[in-house]
Amino acid sequence: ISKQESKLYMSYISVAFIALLIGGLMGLLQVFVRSGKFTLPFGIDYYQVLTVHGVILGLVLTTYFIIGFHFSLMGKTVGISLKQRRVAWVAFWIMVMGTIMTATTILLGEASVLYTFYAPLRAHPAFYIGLALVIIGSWIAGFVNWSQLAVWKKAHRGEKSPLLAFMVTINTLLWFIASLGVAVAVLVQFIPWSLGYAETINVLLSRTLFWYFGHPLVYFWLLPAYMAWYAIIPKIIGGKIFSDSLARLSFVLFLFFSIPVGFHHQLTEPGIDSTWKFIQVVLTFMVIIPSLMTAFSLFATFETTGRRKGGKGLFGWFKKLPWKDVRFLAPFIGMLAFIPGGAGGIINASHQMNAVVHNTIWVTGHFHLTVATTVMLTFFGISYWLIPHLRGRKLTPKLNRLGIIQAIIWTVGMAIMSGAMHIEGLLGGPRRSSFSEYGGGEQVHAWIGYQMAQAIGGTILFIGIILMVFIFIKLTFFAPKGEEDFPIASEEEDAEPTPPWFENWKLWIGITVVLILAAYSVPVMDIIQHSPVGSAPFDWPIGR
Ligand code: HAS
Repeated sequence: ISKQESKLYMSYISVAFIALLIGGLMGLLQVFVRSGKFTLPFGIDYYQVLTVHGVILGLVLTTYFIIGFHFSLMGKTVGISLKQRRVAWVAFWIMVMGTIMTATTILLGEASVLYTFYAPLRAHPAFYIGLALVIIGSWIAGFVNWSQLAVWKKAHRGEKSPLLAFMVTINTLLWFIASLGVAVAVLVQFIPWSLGYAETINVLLSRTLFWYFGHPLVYFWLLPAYMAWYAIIPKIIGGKIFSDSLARLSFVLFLFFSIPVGFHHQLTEPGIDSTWKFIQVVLTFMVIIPSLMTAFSLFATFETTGRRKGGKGLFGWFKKLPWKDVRFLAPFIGMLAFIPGGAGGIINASHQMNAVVHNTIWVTGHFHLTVATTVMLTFFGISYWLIPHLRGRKLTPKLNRLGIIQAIIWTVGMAIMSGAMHIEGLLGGPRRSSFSEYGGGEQVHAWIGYQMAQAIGGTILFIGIILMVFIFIKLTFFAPKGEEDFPIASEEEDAEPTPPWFENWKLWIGITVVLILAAYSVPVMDIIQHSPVGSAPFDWPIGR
């Protein structure tokens, strides 16, 4: 890998690790406050800290890491030209500018609107302008990825695109189509409203546009982890990809079904007709299918590889997996966490059960299993080979051991914290609230113990973050010079050949657009034209 490429990819990834440290510290403060034993100094507001935590980890860390990873995969599989690299730098600096603007407004206490930032909470205009810049930068990065694939295809007419390049293209398409919703909300609603040009804002529309983006956002986080699970982990364990076409199909299904499902975040929202909620819940159950396909494919890869290595009997293959290799172990724990994490998602999506868990800290427990464990442990697993590869260094046995300790600390901390969140949520404990005794209600006593447990779990997790940042610094600057593999697996010999119609991008985009229009046109027209019965005020005045 050239020095210039390495510098570009490492810049994106480094921002992600800086974000991990800052966002993690905010998380620590939150669990302390919620334990009731600690108050924030210097008059810092709980919601300011919560906004930094959500924005920095949910939006900044993820987006930068993913774009850095996307570029690394594209560079490796289809190549990058000098011009493309220059544009990728432009994207980076636009994103950094936007991030600094947004972060400054939050730190000045002018944007305590949480990472979901929908109305009626209102932030300083610079917060929204900064967000718009981050989105624009990320689009430019996506356009570069598409042009990388286009150049490759021109030179390889009739050939199927490399699996990882195909996957990156799907994820950037998903991101582009989804973030159009939030871009419209920011440009048409929030910027004029926060500048005082528009006196009112349609609250329900802003929430609907946010969730149109907010749900596919979680798959934008998940799919890079799936890229590693499908195409990289098999190589690390000494195996092969179970089926190239199954992997492609699951990604195409994510493109179809991850967007027209935002209403499952708004099931308790008055003002959206239940027919449309029903339709989007059905589509939500469709988006579970590609994850079940992924689980099936991974089990197949693990079992086939373990048996090939001499594993006998029903479970002998299990012992043959490389448990002492952190590049495998960390993502594997992420996969395990996704079994309860995914089951929790299915509970959330089931309309009646959603009424029990919505706005409770159960939901926070759910996304700490999914994004903060499944996705994060996979990103850590990727970092253990990608960073030394980019920096021309080696993952030493000592760093590998430290990585294993990190993964175990993360697992223990998250099991305690997320477990306590799930149980407290079922007992009615609210999410997004600072410590309160709620007027001494009886139920509140049941919550306190779990909030203490969250503080303990959160502290353990923070130790895990410090250790991860330490490993990152070691891998980037101090590990011994050498060559670390970029592990990409090949397909099983007896797999069915991938049909050429997988490259029919027009068809995939067409079906995605039709599904979105079918799920959203009528309810959005309804929201815009006449505030439906029970909806949040149509015209929320400034300063209310
Ligand atoms: Fe979710 C809320 C439904 C997946 C993240 N979710 C959230 C929020 C976040 C989030 C951040 O329907 C909070 C938003 C907010 O601030 O309000 N979620 C789902 C469903 C899925 C799902 C149906 N969520 C995710 C993923 C996330 C994520 C992934 C991040 C990365 N979620 C919801 C709903 C809400 C929600 C409602 C709103 C709740 C409310 O009321 O506010 C599905 O995609 C899950 C499908 C997954 C599976 C699991 C497959 C398992 C696999 C692992 C296999 C393991 C192996 C290991 C192979 C069916 C692939 C091998 C093992 C051996 C032993 C060998």
